Amino acid sequence: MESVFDDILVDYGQQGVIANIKRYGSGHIHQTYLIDSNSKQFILQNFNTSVFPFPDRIAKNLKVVNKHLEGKILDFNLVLPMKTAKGALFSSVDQSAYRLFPFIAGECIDKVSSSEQAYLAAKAFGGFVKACIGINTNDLEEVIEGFHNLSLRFRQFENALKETNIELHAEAQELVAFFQRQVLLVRKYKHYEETLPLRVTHNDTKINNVIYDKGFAKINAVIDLDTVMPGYIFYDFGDLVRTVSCTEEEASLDWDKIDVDLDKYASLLKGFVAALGNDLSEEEKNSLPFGGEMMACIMGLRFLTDYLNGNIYYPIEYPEHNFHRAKNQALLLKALQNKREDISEIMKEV
Ligand code: GN1
Ligand code: MG
Repeated sequence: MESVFDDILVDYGQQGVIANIKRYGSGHIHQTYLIDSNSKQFILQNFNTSVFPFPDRIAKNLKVVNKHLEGKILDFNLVLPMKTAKGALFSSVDQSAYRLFPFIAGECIDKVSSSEQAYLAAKAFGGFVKACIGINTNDLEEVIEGFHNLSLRFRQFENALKETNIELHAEAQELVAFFQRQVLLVRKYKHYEETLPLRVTHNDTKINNVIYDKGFAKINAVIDLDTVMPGYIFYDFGDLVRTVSCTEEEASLDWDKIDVDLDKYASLLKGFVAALGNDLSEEEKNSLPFGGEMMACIMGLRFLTDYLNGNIYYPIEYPEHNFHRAKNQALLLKALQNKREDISEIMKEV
């Protein structure tokens, strides 16, 4: 691999001895590495072209966003991919597409340990949506079609169920039945589709897509901008709820410990509203709690669908991995539904 990495750095005009390369972060889709090259550090990604078949759309969206943000001051950096020395978006080596990012120092975590951290993350992601107000969403492309369309994800799940070759064990059947009972969420989703405005959303606002400053006093950067495209406000709040207010990480198998931390939930809401409050309509504000449930549901559905399809989308480390991921999301969804009353109290207070 070393020579591959050398070739890529040459393409980026950054040739030099690579001191050290290691796998970096916990993203599922692209393979990410930290490169220590002489005195400089970079993030290098092996870009997943089967998940993102239209990389030009990503580039176009980021160009529109970048242009809009010119001259605006944000509280954090937005980390964009670098261009090669010839101005290309990728370096193609061995039939793979690689791209390089500047390395941003700080802390990238999979689980917050304080309400203050929750607040900061929500304020940053909310700040991103806020900064993009004024962009005409028609100028942006849909990077992955129907990415957060709950109706579509349900249909894909039902199809996978019909076509699967997997013999479902009792627990898997139970999980399938659990998700089938969530059709009410689809009805609500359709209602919001008809009533809410599209905004420019990040669409992957999980906690490891911000980089905190060392010491966690502020956010240095919002990263992973591949899925920036038109979306509803509750997507971005919802993925924060999913990954921040949950007492366990997405990868946890500690089923009994999966619950909602209401203090962190309240901090998320405060942070999001601090960034965006005056810009949201009443209906958008009311949709935020739905976002937590909807994002836990859609992610559970996507993991379970992939399990039924034979694990073709998410990399797995053992056969039941996607089943376990789906189970984790189902338990979170249950916990959110059990705490609806507490959450609506928090909504009133905030
Ligand atoms: C994927 O690659 P990563 O980890 O940033 C997925 C997100 C999911 C996430 C679940 C393009 O994101 O939608 O929320 O896994 N991205 C894509 O952890 O499918
Ligand atoms: Mg991502």
